[in-house]
Amino acid sequence: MSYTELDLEELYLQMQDDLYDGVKEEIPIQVRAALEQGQTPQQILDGGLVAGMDIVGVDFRDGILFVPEVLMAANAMKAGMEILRPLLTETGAERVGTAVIGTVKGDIHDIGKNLVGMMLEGAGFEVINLGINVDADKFIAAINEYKPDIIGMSALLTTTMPYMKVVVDTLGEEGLRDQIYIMVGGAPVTENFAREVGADAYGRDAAVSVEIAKRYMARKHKQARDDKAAKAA
Ligand code: B1M
Repeated sequence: MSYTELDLEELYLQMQDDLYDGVKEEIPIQVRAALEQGQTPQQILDGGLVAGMDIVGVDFRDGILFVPEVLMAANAMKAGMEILRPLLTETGAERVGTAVIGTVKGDIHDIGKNLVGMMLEGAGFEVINLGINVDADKFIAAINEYKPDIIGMSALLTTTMPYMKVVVDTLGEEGLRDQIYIMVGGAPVTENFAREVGADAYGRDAAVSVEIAKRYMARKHKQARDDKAAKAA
């Protein structure tokens, strides 16, 4: 099918339909077609991929779709994200900081977390993506190895989000809490929950998370400059 004949609205509807049906082969072609029509990666995510996945989520909740179908939809979404990846991660900017990200123990949802990772890279962060099902020890080992400025935890299940507190508490016990800015996110996570588990910030979505991370780094760099100036005086 030639997607050039479709207007944007039709193209996005087709993308959502094919994502719903898990037609992995078509999604990259549609994403390219949308790029050719001048759409930005963010517009394609919002109008096509994330919008399609939202519909999948509703029907999954209502027992209309089951795990195998949702997995196919997830794979189709990933195929589309692979086209957007170079655009989201390309950066001419100087390295602004380092972030370690992962989906917490017991949880295998990684699409949102990977999106946050790509967009952080695009904003000039070095991103170490620990993947899924990440326990506190793995976060600690990565902190010791990479000395990140930020750790970002993702959880999509109400049963796994409490594990974020385990990680925050373990960081405290290891004496690492104060050196690290902790950001949490994922569909069931809220601002209140972030506060309750002792995180520093809640990332509602990938774009907001990047803004939060950039603001934190600006404060951190300023503090370092002020400390240096105070020492020199
Ligand atoms: Co699952 N699943 N799933 N699932 N799944 C949900 C989360 C669910 C809400 C569906 C539903 O019932 N409506 C439900 C959770 C209910 C609950 O806990 N209250 C659910 C369930 C129940 C399950 C299983 C238990 C099903 C089963 O086996 N019976 C099982 C659990 C497996 C496990 O983890 N142990 C399961 C499995 C799966 C699949 C494997 C089939 C697949 C995941 C594939 C993959 O990720 N590779 C899957 C999917 C795809 C979904 C839905 C449909 C879509 C999630 C997604 O990718 N969204 C989801 C329904 C939904 O959320 N609407 C659902 C798109 C993505 C871009 O959004 O991840 O929210 P999101 O990320 C956003 C923000 O949240 C934020 O930024 C992102 C981009 O803007 N964000 C962060 C995310 N992480 C962040 C981290 C940050 C900052 C921001 O800091 C670093």
